[in-house]
Amino acid sequence: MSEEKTRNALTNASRGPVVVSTWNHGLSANAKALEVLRAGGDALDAAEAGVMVTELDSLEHSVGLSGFPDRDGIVTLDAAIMDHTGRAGSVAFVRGVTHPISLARMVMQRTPHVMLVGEGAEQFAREQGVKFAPETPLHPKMLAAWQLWLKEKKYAPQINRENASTYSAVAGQHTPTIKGIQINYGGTVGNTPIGGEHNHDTIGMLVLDARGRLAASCTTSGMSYKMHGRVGDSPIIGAGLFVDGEVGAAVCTGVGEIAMRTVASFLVVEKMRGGATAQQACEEAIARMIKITSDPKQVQVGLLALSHDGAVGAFAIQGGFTYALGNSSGNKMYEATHAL
Ligand code: SD4
Repeated sequence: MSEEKTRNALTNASRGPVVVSTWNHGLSANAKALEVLRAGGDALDAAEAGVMVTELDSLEHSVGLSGFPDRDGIVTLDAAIMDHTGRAGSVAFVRGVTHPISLARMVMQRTPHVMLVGEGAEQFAREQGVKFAPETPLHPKMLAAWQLWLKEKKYAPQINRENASTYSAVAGQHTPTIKGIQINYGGTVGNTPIGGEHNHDTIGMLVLDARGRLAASCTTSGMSYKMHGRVGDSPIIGAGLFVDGEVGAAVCTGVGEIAMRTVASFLVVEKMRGGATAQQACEEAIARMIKITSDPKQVQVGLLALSHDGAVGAFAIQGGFTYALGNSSGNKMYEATHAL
């Protein structure tokens, strides 16, 4: 990759605390994570609490119960969490759980397993006293969007819709305020961004606390209008996220199938282990993805990396992948450099 493409927010090392997370919603998630760190929480606490903010945001149609449904009109959620010792927990294809990230942490800390899915995960949640949403009808905006989608039933992930401030069926509902960069996604009624009609987003977060402990979290409602039962990369350890406490951590967003086929987050961490910087590792992993994708211009994947000494990397297939970076000097949005 060229020199030019390595210019991101923070490529120099600056030991923790550092919090970095995907897309515009990362800003408020980071703010919570930084607050937890300031109050004495560790990286894992911060990684959980940070993304819980996004899970709870009813204006967020990509994470949590207000998310876009699958093609059968059902919202199914995936989440994973991992710490610096290599402990990991994840849940996939769960319904009705307000905070899948916390359920993932329970799987990690209270079971001998790493991953629980579907009914089994929901049964475990009930046993643990996890609160379910009383009823889980579709969010009214999502119902409207799904009904519209049913007319054509076309599964076409849309690039960077994660950051569209307005888009057809949910026009005008979510206009995040972003400092530090100017963002124009063209997401107005009837004028959706490139790549198709329906995409989905995810929050992925990497945390390095002041004691040098790393953690990662990732939570999503997955690609909108996915097949019922489809699970993406987000809850798959090594694909959606990975942490090695002595090397670094990585998290992925975008078309999960590509991340799964390249074991993207593990790949990034292993590249760092081999001597690549956080930035170079993301670039090399994206290059690998482009190689195995038949039409890379039609898809988006973004990667974030955080080395154990606090260097951040961010790279994507396409432009428009934004991330929030919080550290002792503030919490700001940046746009990642990209390959195409
Ligand atoms: C998935 N990777 O389910 C997730 C979706 C996503 O930004 O991250 N979109 O494939």
